[in-house]
Amino acid sequence: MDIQKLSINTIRTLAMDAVQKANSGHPGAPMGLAPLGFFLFHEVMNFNPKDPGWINRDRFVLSGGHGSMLLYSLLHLSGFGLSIDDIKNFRQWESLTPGHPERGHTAGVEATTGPLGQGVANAVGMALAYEFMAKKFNKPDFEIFDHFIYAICGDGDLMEGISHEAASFAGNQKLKRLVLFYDDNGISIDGKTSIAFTDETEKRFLSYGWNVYNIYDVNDLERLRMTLHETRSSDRPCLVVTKTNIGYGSPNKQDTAKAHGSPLGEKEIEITKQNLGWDYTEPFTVPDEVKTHFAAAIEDKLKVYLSWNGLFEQYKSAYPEEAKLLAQIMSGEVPGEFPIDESYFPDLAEKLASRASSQKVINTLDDNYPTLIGGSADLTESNLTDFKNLPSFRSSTERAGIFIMVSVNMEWVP
Ligand SMILES: Cc1ncc(C[n+]2csc(CCOP(=O)(O)OP(=O)(O)O)c2C)c(N)n1
Ligand SMILES: [Mg+2]
Repeated sequence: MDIQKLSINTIRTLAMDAVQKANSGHPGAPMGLAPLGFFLFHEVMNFNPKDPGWINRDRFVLSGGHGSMLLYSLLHLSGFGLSIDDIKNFRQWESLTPGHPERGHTAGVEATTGPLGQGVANAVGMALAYEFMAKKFNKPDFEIFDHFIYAICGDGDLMEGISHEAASFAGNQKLKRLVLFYDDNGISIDGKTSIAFTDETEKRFLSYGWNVYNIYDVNDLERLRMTLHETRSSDRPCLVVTKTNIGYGSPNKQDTAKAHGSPLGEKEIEITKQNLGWDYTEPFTVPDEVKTHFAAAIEDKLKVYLSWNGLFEQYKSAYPEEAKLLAQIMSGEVPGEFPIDESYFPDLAEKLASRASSQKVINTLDDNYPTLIGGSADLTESNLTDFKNLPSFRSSTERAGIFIMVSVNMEWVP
């Protein structure tokens, strides 16, 4: 078996084995999506597992958090510090591998997901943050921020309203660094999606102003490669509708809702492994060739990381002010004192609407909180949350703006 297939099957078998041992969980999505996960983590994404907070890493969001074993298998294979024992402890109390991924709990998890649709919105937020930070800190010859946001969503994510609101925003704002893969497996918990979900997803996303691509078989790595290459020159967010088979390889459960959210069962796992051409009888086996294959990829990623560090050292000398500000922002420190004092409200007897006093306060914040981003839900004139004399964040014109407007023709209302 070629090394790519063996690596992909390792992801599948880890997912099957972990769900079986925990006696709960969702094997089907990880088994279907294994080629895509492998492609992204092994071949595409830049990161350093020893420095998971590196500011220029590519981001990955698994919006359907129930498929967490996909992510945990990939984090294990990529050296993020999840051991095989952590994988064996899947879904156990206080383990690093909870049923749904939790940011801040497991290194390499970028977003806490589980409530469907939400991860899509998280990814849109990350794509917005990319534009903002790139505009604020990149300089000629210094692409300090130069990364992509990859996300995977499933049928359930697209049934939820939040994913569509976020997608509409991303299209309007032309958040071109976002590549969202839709796990189009035609199955959710109740059975075939034709029962309840018959949207024309491609048309829906086209109407939001996205570019849409198709992968007719997720196992076709060459097609994945070519499609990803195409997304690179996109001037807008990209949806890649990717056909997969839930529970791929399972003779009796593939393409059925039975593979969604329960263990396959010992017998079914045995015949699935046979069907996949898996030669190992011990559960949780990671073949040595696969370890070596991932280690080599991580070596290459490390070169990119080190070269970025070299660039950033030069940036520090060329742009010391910006570098200082960036370090401050990333540390989470507040750059200055909270600037409000009584001088802002000299006449306490004055009758001032609370939104008007709020406006005064908000308009002192941008100096000291340079990454504060806010907005109003198409109510700028009413709730007075915009920033006087500062541009709003707009697609393609003003990426460093800090106020997000729903309609862009508003005048400042004193
Ligand atoms: C907002 C929300 N509603 C319902 C659920 C419960 N739920 C978890 S997975 C799922 C079905 C997901 O179907 P799909 O995204 O197609 O995943 P697949 O079966 O293909 O793995 C549902 C309804 C949830 N997690 N979040
Ligand atoms: Mg599905």
